Amino acid sequence: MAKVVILTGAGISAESGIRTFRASDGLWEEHRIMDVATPEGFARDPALVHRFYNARRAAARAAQPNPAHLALAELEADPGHEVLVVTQNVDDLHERAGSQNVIHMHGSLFGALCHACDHRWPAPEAMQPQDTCPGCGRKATRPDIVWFNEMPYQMDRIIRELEAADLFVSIGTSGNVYPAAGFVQDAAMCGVETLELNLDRSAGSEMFDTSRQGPASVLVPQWVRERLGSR
Ligand code: BV8
Repeated sequence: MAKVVILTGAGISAESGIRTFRASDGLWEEHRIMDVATPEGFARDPALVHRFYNARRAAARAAQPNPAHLALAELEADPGHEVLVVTQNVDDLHERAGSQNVIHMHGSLFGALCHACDHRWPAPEAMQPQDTCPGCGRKATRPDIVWFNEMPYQMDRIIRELEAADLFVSIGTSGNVYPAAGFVQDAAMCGVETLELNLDRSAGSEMFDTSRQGPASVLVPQWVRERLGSR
């Protein structure tokens, strides 16, 4: 049983029509990242931030998983592999493709959080500042997203699984955002084989044992066929 930990970023959802962080040159839907993906930005203008995530939630709902998402779900279903997908993405395309073992380290568009009492519930289609928390009733709702300078989710489990893996694969990420960008070093230090599948070379390409460039919808199914053929 081969244990594979797979990190995915915005690039795996690009061919599903979801814009990447980089392609917008740090501007998402005409907003500066630091205005919409930081706690300070939310405190300054919660209505703007809710509008930003409401638009991305609608775009994610309208998108469909692509062959890359589907191939990862196929690999997870193989009895010869134990697969964990650690995604930086906040869409639900991995789950909709059939992946079950998924960690959303940067949160999810489909989760809502109360910043007063920490209650969590499924996010409605559209959130707004006057919404009240179903738990405490206060007007303190926010998308359950990990913003810059907030601690990503399930880091202890991610590092534990990474260091015990046979193979670490990074798909569709620019390697600009930490701690995700440092996973390849953590893996390499524990003797874990590392592979990068990305449209172009990333900030971390040099650190991978193998780095292949191309679109995820081509590279990922090809790599999964190799894995399944090699069993
Ligand atoms: C933390 C929210 C600590 C959800 C996001 C200085 C140095 C080092 C680190 C830092 C620093 N200053 C600050 C930091 C920390 C900071 C950080 O890393 N900053 C960077 C910018 C320098 N990190 C944090 O703040 C993290 N938290 O460190 O907490 C802490 C400690 C104690 C207590 C409390 C806190 C939190 C990081 C999470 C931030 N939230 N998103 C959302 O709205 O989406 S991150 C945001 O950037 C995105 O969500 C996404 O996750 C990430 C972008 O990364 P990618 O997914 O890689 O996307 P990108 O567009 O960059 O790249 C796409 C790639 O795909 C490209 O390479 C492209 O070539 C490729 N591609 C495109 N098309 C295709 C393709 N590949 C294949 N096929 C295709 N078709």
